[in-house]
Formats: sequence, structure tokens, C-alpha cells
Amino acid sequence: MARTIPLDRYRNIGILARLDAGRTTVTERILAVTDRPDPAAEGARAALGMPAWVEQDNERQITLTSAATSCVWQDCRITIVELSAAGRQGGDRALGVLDGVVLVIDGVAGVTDGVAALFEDAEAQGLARLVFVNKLDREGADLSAVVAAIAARGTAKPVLLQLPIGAGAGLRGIVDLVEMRATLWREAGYAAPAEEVEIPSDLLGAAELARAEIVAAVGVQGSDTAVLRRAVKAAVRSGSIVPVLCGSAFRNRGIRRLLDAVVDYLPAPSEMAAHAGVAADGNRVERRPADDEPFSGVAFQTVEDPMAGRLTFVRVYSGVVATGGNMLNSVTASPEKIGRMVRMHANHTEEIKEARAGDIVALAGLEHTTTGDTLCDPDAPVILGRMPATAGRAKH
Ligand SMILES: Nc1nc2c(ncn2[C@@H]2O[C@H](COP(=O)(O)OP(=O)(O)OP(=O)(O)O)[C@@H](O)[C@H]2O)c(=O)[nH]1
Ligand SMILES: [Mg+2]
Repeated sequence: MARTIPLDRYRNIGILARLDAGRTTVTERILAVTDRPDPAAEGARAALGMPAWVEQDNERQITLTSAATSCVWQDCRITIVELSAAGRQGGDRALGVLDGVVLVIDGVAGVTDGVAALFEDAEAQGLARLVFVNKLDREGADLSAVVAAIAARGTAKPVLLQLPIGAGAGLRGIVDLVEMRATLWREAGYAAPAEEVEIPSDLLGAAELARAEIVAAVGVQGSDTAVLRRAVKAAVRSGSIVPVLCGSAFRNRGIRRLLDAVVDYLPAPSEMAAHAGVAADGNRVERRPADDEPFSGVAFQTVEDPMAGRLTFVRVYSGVVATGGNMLNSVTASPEKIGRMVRMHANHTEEIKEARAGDIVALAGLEHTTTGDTLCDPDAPVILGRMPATAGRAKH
């Protein structure tokens, strides 16, 4: 079976936030705007006799028992890895399986010490970072104060990619400084249609100045949008800038643009450096993020369910793994059978027959595997670097 989505169209991300900043609301909105159930997968849950918890979780929209939920945006497979309560504040082992993060900051509360600590954790993990300044619909929200506070911390250079149109209850649009166009919502409601328009003339001067700052920050010449987008992506990967986007998750403002930014600026697994590990003979080996490498992956979360039994969430780093085969837990030196394998979506569970480099999937029935263990091809044993991953994993 061939790969359906090319590896460079994968994004494995986490959403980091301090208490109440809107992490859950952002995640729910992302899943709501991206969810297009795949008809082929529709019957899978019933055919599998999937347990009640899947339905319960569907009612909550986000699967709390799903450690990773996949959705599709712009032909990209975006998988959002759910971080534990500890992980939301950094320090989660699951951070190690991400390639990038979205930091959701409360536009009213601003950059607290806790937010600054999140920044530093993500940086220490070598993760590309995007900021989404949320709650701009609330009185007292202050986007420029957030940008200034990030800059003042000195660890990351924030670069505004958007300007809000209106403020507080009067938030009615967002200017995209890369595309130099605007999105307007003429109605107040959550489901108000978005209109793509020219930048309002009273904001054009400010928009041009702000765009010039992006251009200066990433060091490109000229005004070509595609060139600028690529330069921003490179700067995000090297950690030299942190793009700042804004909106209101609650009012569903700015979520589509945030997804566009995840696709445009956060790295694909294929853009990450090869994963270092130790082979059976004790020598250091690398596993490239490619299908033609031997299979390797890391278990990052297990979920116990009374009906489904144990589900182990695995990030595949290299190669292909297919149901019916065998793999090796190289940490416990135990063989594991590859039984049922699923990919979790917001509203359905897709049964899959194989997983490839870059995939994040759940395997049922693994007996000897716990969080942090490496799973690999029995003919090419490797123990991958223990999570958390070392800093600077991104290829520059
Ligand atoms: N006005 C406004 N309220 C928001 C926005 N986003 C979230 N909220 C509200 O803020 C509160 C916290 O939002 P959550 O999405 O639960 O935040 P969280 O970061 O997941 O919170 P914890 O998981 O409890 O840390 C809820 O009452 C939301 O309705 C927003 O854009 N504007
Ligand atoms: Mg929450």
C-alpha cells in the first residue's frame, strides 16, 4: 500500500498553554473546522466493535483518551498530540515526539512567568514554535503588550504576522501581513461567515510597517509572498523568530489562519534530523525519517480501556510497520505482535493496516511496552534516544 499523504505534508504538533488560556477551545475549533469524516473509515468503528469510550469522547469533541488526534488541512495531515496536565506546562515526555508547538497565550493575562517557562521548555526541546494570542475579543486584551513581553524576555524574537481589526467586543477582522489581505466578520456570532477583503485603508500604513518588520527579521529582499513565506519558515525552524498570530478561539476568529500557519511554518517530519539511537552492538546509529529505513518508533502514551484493552500510542520515526507482523521492544528485549492499529480522528476511529515514518498511531494489545520504549524491526534493533529529545533536532 502506497503512502496516501506525502511525508512533507505531515505536521505533528502539540498545543501548549497555561491554565485557562484557551488550549481546549483552540483544539476543539481546529477539529471542528477540519473535520471531514472519511467515508472509507466511517464503518470502521462499528466493524471493529470499538468500545464505548470512543463514543463518549466524541460527545466531548476531543478524545481525552486519544493521545493524538489527526485532521486534514490543505492536504496536510496534522496530528495534535494531547499533552498531559504536566505537559501543558512543559516537561511532558510526549513533547519529545512533536516537531513543533503552538503556544496559546491569553491576550488579557499576557506573558506570565508560567508562559515564559513554556517558551523555554519548547526551546530546550528544539521545537519550532508559533504563538497564538487568544481572547482578543475580550476587553483588556493587548496584542502588542504580549509581543513586547516576549521580546523583553530575550529568548525568542517575536514577529507579528497579523494585525487585529477592532478590539475587544469590536474585534471584527484580522489582517494577514504576509499575504497583505484581510479577513472580516460582519456579524458577531460564532458561525459568522468570513469575508476575504482588501486591507482597510486606515490600517494600510500600519500593515506596511509591520510587514517591513517581518521582511527585516527574516532578511529577504522584495515583496514576493512565496519567498517571504519560505524565509519565515526557515527562521522558525532555526528558532531565530517566533511568529505571532492572533484571534479569538471562542468566537472562531483566526483558527483557519492558524492552521495555515501550522502548514506553512512548522516543519514536516521529513525536515527533522535523523533520529539517533544505539544498535544491538552498542554502536550509535541513525534512523532517517523515510519509508525505506528499517522500522523504528517510540511509544509515548498508553491508555487502558476496560473494553479495548491497552492502546499504545506510537510515533513512527522510520520505516513501515504493518498489522500481522512482528516487532521488537528493544528496551525490554521483548517481541510484540502487531495486531489492531488505529488512527484517531475527532469524530471517528480509522482502522489502518500499516503506519509509515511520521505517523502517530495507536496499537492495541501490546504486552511489554510502556511509555518511552522503542519499538523496532526485529532484524534491525535500535534503541532510540530517550525522551525528552535532545535540543536542536531540526535540520537547519
Ligand atoms: N472571551 C473569550 N473566552 C475564551 C476564548 N478562548 C477560551 N475562552 C474561555 O476561557 C476559558 C478557558 O478556556 P479553555 O479552552 O478551557 O482553556 P484551557 O487552556 O484548555 O484551560 P485548562 O485546560 O483548564 O488549563 C473558557 O471559559 C473559555 O470559554 C476566547 O477566545 N475569548
Ligand atoms: Mg483545557
